[in-house]
Amino acid sequence: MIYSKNYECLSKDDLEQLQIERLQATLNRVYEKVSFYKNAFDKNKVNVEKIKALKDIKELPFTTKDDLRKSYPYDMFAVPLRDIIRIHSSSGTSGKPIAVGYTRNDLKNWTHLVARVLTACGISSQDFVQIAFNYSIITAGFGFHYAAEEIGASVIPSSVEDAQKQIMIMKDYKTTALLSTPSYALHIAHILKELNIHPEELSLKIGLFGAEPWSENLRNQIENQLHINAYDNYGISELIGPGVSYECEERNGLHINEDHFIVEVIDTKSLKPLPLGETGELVFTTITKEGLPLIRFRTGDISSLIEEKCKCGRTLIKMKRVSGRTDDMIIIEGANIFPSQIEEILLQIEGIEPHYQIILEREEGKDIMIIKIEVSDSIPFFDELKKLEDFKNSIRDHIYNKLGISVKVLLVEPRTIARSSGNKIKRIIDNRNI
Ligand code: DLL
Repeated sequence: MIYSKNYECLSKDDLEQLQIERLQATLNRVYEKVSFYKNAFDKNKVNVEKIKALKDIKELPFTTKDDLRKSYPYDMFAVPLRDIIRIHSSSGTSGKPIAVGYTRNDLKNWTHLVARVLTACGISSQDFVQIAFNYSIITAGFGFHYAAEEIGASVIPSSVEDAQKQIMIMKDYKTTALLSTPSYALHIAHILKELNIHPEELSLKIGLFGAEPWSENLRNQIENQLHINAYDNYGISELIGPGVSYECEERNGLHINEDHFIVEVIDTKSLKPLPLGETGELVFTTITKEGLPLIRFRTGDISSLIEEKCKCGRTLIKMKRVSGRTDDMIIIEGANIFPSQIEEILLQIEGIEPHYQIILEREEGKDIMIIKIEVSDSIPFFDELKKLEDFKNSIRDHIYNKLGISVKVLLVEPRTIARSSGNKIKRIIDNRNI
């Protein structure tokens, strides 16, 4: 099912025409209303009248999270505060949070865009949708809530109640779709097992997960443990919240809502746009936002664009799943590593649980990566020290063979690594004091 065929299936020419019209309107508005953009455009000698084609977008300056922090809370809003009817904030994982203001129209668009996300993974008015995202100042809970109501689903705002309660609700209310972070879904799956509840006793069919990087292997694990189809969706509070891009039934890349966001992928060093298909940092320009329009916003997220005709019928371009954030990238022994690459490897190894942490230490000027992993108590040699030692070495070698880096492996007892509480999980502990 497609929520809005008129926009999700536009021809390339029509889409471009729409994008350029909306871009020009946005540029005129921000130049007039936001002093940050007036100064930035003047400084970079940008004449907004001369931005006539999409390719001209590269003439425009970038907006960074730092720019937003400096304008905290309201200086980059493009409308008077009386027109702002909701304020959310980014989650602040990478520093001081940013205030995001929505006009009535912004909220309408947001609901519409998230409705596309829900519809693309098969959620409809027939579903009982359990939203296990925090209902708070961050965008996830409310973003999904209004969209799920919009499509007529029965919405269960379970927020971040503990996993046992989530399961009780799921069972009693016959939830068919679970929305959460992937790490929380995994935690719920483990508790389900501990409670000896078979997934077939639930009515769950669909999982829609996002807000943090996750690997294909983690998707497989969650699907197997909960007996569902799991879908990825991506978003950022500064841009809107959830609703930026989403998987369809093909589950091969996330369609970007290009009628609302113009996407580019740039090289993080030269800051030049990269050709289609190359991996770099995602940059988005909002073209319908009224409260907080952003021009060439550097997300810090690493991905690439896929140009292929999708079997689902949508013509919106797709991006690969986000492998990580530039600020989560670990440079070790000259290699650039994201936690999701480690996860992909770990989850292929039998006998370890999908609970891990990456600890960075500095010893004699050298960076050391320690991977702390929970062993499963079901492995047959759980109590045999020598075999555990061999197991540890085999994990280390496996990582070396795949990523070319030497790591230390620390095996820990089951259930000793902190579980997701519904919010974003912290995978990296950096003790290097740098
Ligand atoms: O996480 C919005 C959201 C909520 C998206 C629920 C999807 C589902 P922030 O708190 O501002 O907004 O965090 C945005 O989270 O820059 C990425 O680094 C990361 N992120 C979000 N979705 C994904 C995903 C919400 N599907 C930051 N895969 C982004 C990987 C993701 N990373």
